[in-house]
Amino acid sequence: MNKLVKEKFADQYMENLQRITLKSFEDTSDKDRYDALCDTIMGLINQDWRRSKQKVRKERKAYYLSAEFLIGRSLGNNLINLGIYDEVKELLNEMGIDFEEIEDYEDDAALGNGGLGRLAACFIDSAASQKLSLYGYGVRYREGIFKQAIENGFQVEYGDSWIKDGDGWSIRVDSDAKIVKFRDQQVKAVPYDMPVVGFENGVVNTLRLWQSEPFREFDFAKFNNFEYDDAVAEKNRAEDITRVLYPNDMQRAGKLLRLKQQYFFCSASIQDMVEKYKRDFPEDLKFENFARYHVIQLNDTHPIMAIPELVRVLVDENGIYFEDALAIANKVFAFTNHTVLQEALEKWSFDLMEEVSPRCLEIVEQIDKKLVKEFKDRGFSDKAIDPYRIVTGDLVHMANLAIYVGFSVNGVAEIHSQILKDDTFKEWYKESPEKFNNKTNGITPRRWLVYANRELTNFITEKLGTDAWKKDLAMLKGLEKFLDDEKVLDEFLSIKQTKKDQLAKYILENEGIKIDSHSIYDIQIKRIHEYKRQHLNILHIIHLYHKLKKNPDLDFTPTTFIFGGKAAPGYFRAKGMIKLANEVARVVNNDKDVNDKLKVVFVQNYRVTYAEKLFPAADVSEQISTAGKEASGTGNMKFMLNGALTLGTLDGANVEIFEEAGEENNYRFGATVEELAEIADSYNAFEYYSKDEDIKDVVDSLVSGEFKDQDSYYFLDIYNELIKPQNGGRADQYYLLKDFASYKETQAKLNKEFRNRKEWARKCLKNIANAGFFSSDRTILEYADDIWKID
Ligand code: GL9
Repeated sequence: MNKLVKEKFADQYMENLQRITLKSFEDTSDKDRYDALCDTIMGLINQDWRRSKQKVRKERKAYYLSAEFLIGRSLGNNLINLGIYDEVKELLNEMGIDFEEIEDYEDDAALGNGGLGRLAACFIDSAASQKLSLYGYGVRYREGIFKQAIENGFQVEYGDSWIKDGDGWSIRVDSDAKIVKFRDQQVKAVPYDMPVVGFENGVVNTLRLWQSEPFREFDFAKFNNFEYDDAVAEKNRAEDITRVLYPNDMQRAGKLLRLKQQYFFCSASIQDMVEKYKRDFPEDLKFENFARYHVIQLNDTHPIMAIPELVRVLVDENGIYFEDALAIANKVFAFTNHTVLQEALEKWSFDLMEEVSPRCLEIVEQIDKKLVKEFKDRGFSDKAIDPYRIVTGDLVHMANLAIYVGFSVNGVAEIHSQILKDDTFKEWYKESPEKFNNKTNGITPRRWLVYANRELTNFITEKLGTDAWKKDLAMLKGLEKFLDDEKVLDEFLSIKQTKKDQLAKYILENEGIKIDSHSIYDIQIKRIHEYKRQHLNILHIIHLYHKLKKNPDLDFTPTTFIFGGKAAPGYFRAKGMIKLANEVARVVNNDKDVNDKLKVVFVQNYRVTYAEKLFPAADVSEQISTAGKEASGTGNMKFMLNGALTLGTLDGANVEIFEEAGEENNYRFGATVEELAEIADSYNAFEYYSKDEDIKDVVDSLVSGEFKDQDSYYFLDIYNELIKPQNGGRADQYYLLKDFASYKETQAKLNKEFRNRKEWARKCLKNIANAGFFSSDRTILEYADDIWKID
């Protein structure tokens, strides 16, 4: 930004501020100042946005259909990508405005549950930054993921009406509204477009989020007839559809409203594509070239209703034969799987499908019939066809629909894609091996390093002598030449210390807990789930606590264990894990005997904005899922990129992190997928409990009264799961006790090695230098080259 542009920006900003508020500058509030800033930036984006749209009108495009986009805040990120962050910050400072305070007026757009939704947000950033025309389609939930408070150690949920004070980053496009028809209801789908600004390249892509609205706001006849509630009933029923994001990660909601949400945004998006296609290619009445210009990536099973919907629109509204419509769908759809947990693979009952769209159900049955015929013709018995069936009993298997119709199926890390082939979809792999591929996840370095960690960003730019690495993260490799440079290692340590100090301040302000910023920051932040094993971490903290109690002079590097994450409101055991973490924190933090050595913090309402402060400050990244269960993980990559060492199992993308940065520069522990498969039938958790004193000690502490769950039975439930066979199955489903000893030893090793500051810094730098592979720029280019065939 040169001086002239900066002056123009300043003028525009003042003009907007006054136009919006009709106040003199001195009288404007911080919120006014935030709104005007938003407005000014949108004005700046506008031209590039229009130009970008126009440019790709007649090009092949990829469409990313996702029920979730976990964006977070946009202000800082847009400024970074526009390349004017520092200048604007300085400009506001000169006006006497504190930029950080202004930033706090923006609510997170938290339209996602976790990794899957955040991945979608990273992907659209990377696509725009790589000049790929990728169009995002999703849902504009009026309530995002609930806000979490911790009260008395328990999770309490509050609403998240993130747009109650307006939404400066969207443009409502009434002229592109669609009608979505359910069996007994019709609604208007109104698009809100968000600009997706590419990194310093003039490209602006679009994320289009659909909002459900009634055709008329209000039934006047009913009102006149004194039926006041009924007068607005239809409006409410329409608005209900996009009112709230389902807060379940990996748990099928199985609810009518959820399927309606899915069909709602799929239908609107498909109609949008078809309508624009007819506008831009009016000569192609038979849609023979539709597949040449469209490829649709289905983000998990949630958007799979787009398949029957495309067929429906082509057949019923455009006179295409079913066979031809299906042939088009075959070339258009690609499917990404994000988990091997069975409870997440969606299967919808006939009842619900019928209630949402009887015609789509009919089409799904027609597709299933064709599948059966094809397999029979090739000599398959009924029984052999079973695992492929889209329709079994009265259930529709969404994944089977996507694999059968689509041309590509991918997992999100090497090990995960292998498990899909060997296990989850093994029958399909036998039939159609050519459809299977891997796309290891990535994260955008702009938000997760350039924005979140300005200090480390400047350090890297200075060491590499260029900032080109922001677009080409593989260049970080150049940092390897400083691995033995003590001065550089010291510099890194001092940046880490700055970020740790900043986090300590933030935690004091937000949680009221004082932490020692010279202690090890050992952080586990992610959704709360048994397979992610936060309780393994907690049990180990209890172990340390007991050890320190017994021997206060124990040789131990002071450690602060930090947790963050939400539990699905209906997930009893996950909520118990939160209570346990908070209860252990209460006991430990109030015990003077161990206080200068051990602290435990559960941060409230973990979200993108909190994450931006946690990742840069971490020393240890806890990635301790049961091997085989975490498809990829993406937090693991954010830690690595910010110079934290991974303490993890051989699971998801941890495997590739160890490969890239070296296992010797991280802390691997625990059983492998193969080892667990081998003992699956004979595993006896109780034996581990009775033979290992340390295990017995911590497990017993769950029910000894040392930690109090206030009669919620949360702790007894966790205790039971660990050592008592559960309804027919075995105890300790997720092998905590199997991995406990290994975890404990590895923790002890890192606790000691942390003290060799130079050696530790060297490992951190080694990790940063090899984090390039985990840029979502790399991932999105692989999608573009291998699956989408766009350039
Ligand atoms: C997830 C996997 O569990 C993660 O391991 C993976 O990194 C992400 C993105 O591919 O997808 N699948 C899934 O359903 N969720 C994931 O995070 N759940 C949530 O988003 C809460």
